[in-house]
Amino acid sequence: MGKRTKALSRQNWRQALMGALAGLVSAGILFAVAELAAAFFPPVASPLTSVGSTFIDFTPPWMKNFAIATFGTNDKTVLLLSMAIVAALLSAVAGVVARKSLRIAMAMVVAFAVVMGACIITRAGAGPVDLLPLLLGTAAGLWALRFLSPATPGPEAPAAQATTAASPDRRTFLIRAGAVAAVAVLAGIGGNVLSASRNAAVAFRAALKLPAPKVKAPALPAGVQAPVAGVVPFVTPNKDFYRIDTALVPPEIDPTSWELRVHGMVEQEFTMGFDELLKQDLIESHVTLTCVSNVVGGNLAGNAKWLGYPLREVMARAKPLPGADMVLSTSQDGFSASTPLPVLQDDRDAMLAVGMNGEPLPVNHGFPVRMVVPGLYGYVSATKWVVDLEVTTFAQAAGYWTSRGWSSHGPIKTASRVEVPRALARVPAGKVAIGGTAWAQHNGISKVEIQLDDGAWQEATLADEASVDTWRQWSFIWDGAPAGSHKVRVRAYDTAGEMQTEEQAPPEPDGSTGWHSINFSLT
Ligand SMILES: Nc1nc2c(c(=O)[nH]1)N[C@H]1C(S)=C(S)[C@@H](COP(=O)(O)O)O[C@H]1N2
Ligand SMILES: [Mo]
Repeated sequence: MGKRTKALSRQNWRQALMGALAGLVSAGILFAVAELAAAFFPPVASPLTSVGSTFIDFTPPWMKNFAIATFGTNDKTVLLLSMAIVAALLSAVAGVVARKSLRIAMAMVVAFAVVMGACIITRAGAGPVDLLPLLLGTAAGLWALRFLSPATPGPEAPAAQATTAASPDRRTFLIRAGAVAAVAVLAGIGGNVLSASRNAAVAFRAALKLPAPKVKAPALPAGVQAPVAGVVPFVTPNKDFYRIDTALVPPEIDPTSWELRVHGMVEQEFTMGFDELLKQDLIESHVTLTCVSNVVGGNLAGNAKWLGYPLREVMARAKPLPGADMVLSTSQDGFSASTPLPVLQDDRDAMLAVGMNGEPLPVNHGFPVRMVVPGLYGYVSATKWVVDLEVTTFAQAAGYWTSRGWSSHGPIKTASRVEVPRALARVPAGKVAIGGTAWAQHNGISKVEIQLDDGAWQEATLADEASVDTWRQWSFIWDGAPAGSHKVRVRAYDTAGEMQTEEQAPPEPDGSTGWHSINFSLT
């Protein structure tokens, strides 16, 4: 009796394992075929992209915080990995179920496909044809599941027969599973190669030649870079510029069909194409962007030379109606930001940017056109892949993150950080160079102070200022520093003399605060 139960349960385990494997391989072929086919469609047609993007949209603010704080700009990789784990679990379950009832398992796959289809069709700009890759993939996945499951026990084949699967059956199964898995891997690789080579945005960008600005950026003062090795470059190279957005895969926009619609509470609605935009008098300006999710001492900030068309000109042409107080900018993939209207009408260099550090905007940074607004966090101003500006009111509309718990207005808070020495660094004692960056966009930094080992606050040397819209570096030489462990704290003042607050606050809902400090040791 005991022996029989044991043999039975081992048999059950074997069945479950084969089932799970069949489920995994079937899911593999489903996604591989779908992604391969999706290479011929816009990014939303990829089930992985659209499911991931939908997940991001439903991510509560605390989780967004956690993801960015923990994984930084790797947050997307972590999301994709988590999705892969969930998909693997679900498909293994479906595969096990298929051993008992192929029909129920197939219904499960169809149900997952319907959910994925809902994610695709609800993405901004998606249409019914974008479901085709998913349909093809699902058909392939269902076929594989059937191919890898034992013949359904029907009335003419008693159920008992299915459980007497002997080794020849198992060998057939493994051969079949291996073959399907190999096809999935090939299709997956093919899909990746194809979609990379077919990335339209990359090709459009390579072919683009930007005009020279009408107003060049003022030459940077010679001393903008603090004379301390290891402090970040004053102008952030494009490849090192932080990237934060909800787009798992950036939109692929053909500049020749790009259009910006300006509408809402205006006297003059209009649309503007890319050629027309480039024909305007473009300006060039250094502006430091900052993400509201930046933690004290964090690196979600970057400084670039932007080329673009002033938004005050756009607003002057549209002529906002009395009562309007906000411009809701929307991207091609459905992100939106609420920017206070006056900020887009005053004399700051808020612009529709087309160039970044002498190149067309990188695809990840908004190609072909994005907003850049000095003084405001990115989530309320820096819309990448922008296609729509609606003049409205804060009472009537809200941006993407504002409707998810973040503040509707997002002025950048004064901040400063220590970059050298690095936290926990071991440095030779004697003359110790300390340095870092501070910012108070659109106000400017007037003073930076540091505190060594809880001593008196001392003034640091400020590097030259490029403009009030850029960050400002600082340095301090600590002469005769004794060996041992030390701590350095930093705080900054804006040009109104307002000191950066010591009070610790997390990024949510309107930006982190607190003084940055690091520990290091001298040897
Ligand atoms: N279309 C789109 N634009 C966007 C976002 C986004 O998610 N989608 N994120 C905003 C946020 S939160 C920030 S901080 C900046 C970051 O710009 P960067 O990636 O070029 O550094 O882009 C802004 N523009
Ligand atoms: Mo951000």
